Amino acid sequence: MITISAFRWVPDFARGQVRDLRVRWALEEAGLPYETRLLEQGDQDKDEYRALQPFGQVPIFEEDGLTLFETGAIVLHIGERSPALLPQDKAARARAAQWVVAALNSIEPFVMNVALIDSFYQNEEWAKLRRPSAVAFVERRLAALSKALGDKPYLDGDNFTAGDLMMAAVLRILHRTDLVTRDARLAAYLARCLARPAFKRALDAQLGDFRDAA
Ligand SMILES: N[C@@H](CCC(=O)N[C@@H](CS)C(=O)NCC(=O)O)C(=O)O
Repeated sequence: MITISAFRWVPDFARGQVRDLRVRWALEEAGLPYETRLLEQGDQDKDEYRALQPFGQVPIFEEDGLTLFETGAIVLHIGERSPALLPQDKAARARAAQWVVAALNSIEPFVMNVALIDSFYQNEEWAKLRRPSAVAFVERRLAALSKALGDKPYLDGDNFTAGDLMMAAVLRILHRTDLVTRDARLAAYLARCLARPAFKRALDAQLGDFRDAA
């Protein structure tokens, strides 16, 4: 059985955003059952967990003696078992992986610059000075993403892939801003990805775990 790690408790604003959601979503798309290993506060710093996730983060993925960390690696690993995430065609598969990496490497760090300011430092003087340039950078990246998407339903064309899963997971980090929704194309793209039943099941499962633990 596949096990993924998740936090037993996070503050309300983080519920529905914790990164085990991406992995749950991939598992739901692939139709693979899983269990959760819920971490108490502090468990992530214990030697036993750090041996599995050097940075003390969630999620990790465990199955049959294999342990993986980093959501990109985990989603690609799950994708190998599901054409719903990684197409059979070799070139299309490589392009799907390319979009996973683009989401994590070319979009997420800049999205996080804004999200961290808004979540933790809003009232700090340095954050007020920094935010406009962080927003301007995200705007440029999102404009480029929107152009690359064009009129296609998904990043690589007609079919949803792991690249869309990761990109949508990253874009929804900005849900408290209008940075994504003010672009009609990106707004429709994100809504299309999040309308997938597998996403809804994953989100319900994450929120359900928080509810059960309360
Ligand atoms: N690059 C990592 C990031 C994982 C990550 O940031 N996880 C957060 C929860 S959303 C976490 O565990 N934060 C606690 C910490 O960093 O100490 C991945 O994609 O797996």
